[in-house]
Amino acid sequence: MKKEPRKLDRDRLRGILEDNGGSPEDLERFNEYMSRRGFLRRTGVIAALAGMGAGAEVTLQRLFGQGLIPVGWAAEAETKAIASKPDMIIHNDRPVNGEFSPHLLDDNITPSPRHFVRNNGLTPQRAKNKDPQGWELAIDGEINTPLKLTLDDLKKMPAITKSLLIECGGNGRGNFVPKVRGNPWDRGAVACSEWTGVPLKEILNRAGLKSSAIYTAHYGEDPPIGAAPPFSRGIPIDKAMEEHTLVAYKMNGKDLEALNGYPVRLVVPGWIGSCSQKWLNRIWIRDQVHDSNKMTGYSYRVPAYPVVPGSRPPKTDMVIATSWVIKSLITRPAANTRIDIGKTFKVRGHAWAGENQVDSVYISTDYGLNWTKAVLTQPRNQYAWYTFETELAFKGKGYYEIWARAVDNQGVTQPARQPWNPKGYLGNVIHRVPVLVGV
Ligand SMILES: Nc1nc2c(c(=O)[nH]1)N[C@H]1C(S)=C(S)[C@@H](COP(=O)(O)O)O[C@H]1N2
Ligand SMILES: [Mo]
Repeated sequence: MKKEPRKLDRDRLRGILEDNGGSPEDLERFNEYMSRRGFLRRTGVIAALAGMGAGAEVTLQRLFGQGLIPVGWAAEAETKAIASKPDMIIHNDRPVNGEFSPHLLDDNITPSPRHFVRNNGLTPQRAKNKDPQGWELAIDGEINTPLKLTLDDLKKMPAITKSLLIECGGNGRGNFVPKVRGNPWDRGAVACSEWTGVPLKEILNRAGLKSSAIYTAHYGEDPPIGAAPPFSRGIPIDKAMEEHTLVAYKMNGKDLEALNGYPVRLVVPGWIGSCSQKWLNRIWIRDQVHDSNKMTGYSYRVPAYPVVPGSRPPKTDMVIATSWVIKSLITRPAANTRIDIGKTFKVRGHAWAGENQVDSVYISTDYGLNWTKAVLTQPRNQYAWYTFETELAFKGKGYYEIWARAVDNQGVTQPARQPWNPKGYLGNVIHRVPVLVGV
């Protein structure tokens, strides 16, 4: 028997949009599109769906979830936010994921427009509107006094300002062989901005941790896409109580960027970026290791032992990825720079070491046969990146690669080949910058 086709009208489409995290702004844009003649014909998919009856709604929901419909308008939904990052290399626009070329990350303090973006869901409307009204941070779970803090409450607490590095756990994924799935980050999903906020430990002390407290679970305001559960990760209480773990409300002296977590985010330096919850509105203190979907299975986890490249160990052999490892990034010269024979030029960059210290950085121009030590400048505070610099000149013409290799205070250095894991986390293979001399 044929089902009675339900009309796919404007109201139902709007409902679906709202259910999928559409903002008032999106709705406005949607109305605009809908009122233009020929819209249904232009977005041929909708026209086809309109004839499908009841099933159409489900199909549409799925397509909305994947950011596929309505094509033109879906792509526009995050555009205004992306415009705040003019030089960003965009991997995706729904959710927004983008990084910067190494030569744009030369500053000791990364300017906000050059802080990479890694979103799992959509940018909250509050962030786009920069509207703190109604925002609250709830602290609950294994504590004596549940708290609800407004932005004003937070700003009345003692704050600190630190330069703190945030790096996506998948930064460098693009260099994994064999290829792994996920955003193909090259090297630019890292930034070291100046963050102002209240140490999380001050808030947890005010709430009073129970002896049963062992782990945090973070939640944010970003609407998940489609049927995805909310993005949520956590850290052990020891890391939460470290003085550099901040509940931050200023980035480089200003309100946070919409895409980087306005009005408030966690900054958990030294650890993979996913710990640094953006658009933070709840911290649940747990009596067990947080067990959201992003804490289990293959998400943000690495094999407990080296595995055959391309193979997947059982989930039970995966462990949570925590701190970053020794790394460096060459910011000068830019890749493919042409250099005159005999001309002295600067090689510059940054180095960092997760929770360790950087001991030294070495430079090679002959594929790692010979290494010379660069001059290393200490960071202003722990968890900011170090800066290295040296001068070079090439005697003859040709193609050269400048390599940088950092060593940490445990004697650990960067590999020449990338060790492999199934999701491409913690990539720290030596950075190689090609230059052309005298050609
Ligand atoms: N609420 C929320 N917080 C989040 C994310 C997210 O999708 N939603 N992404 C995480 C990941 S995976 C990273 S690497 C960092 C990126 O921070 P940035 O976008 O400010 O550079 O934010 C983390 N915090
Ligand atoms: Mo990330």
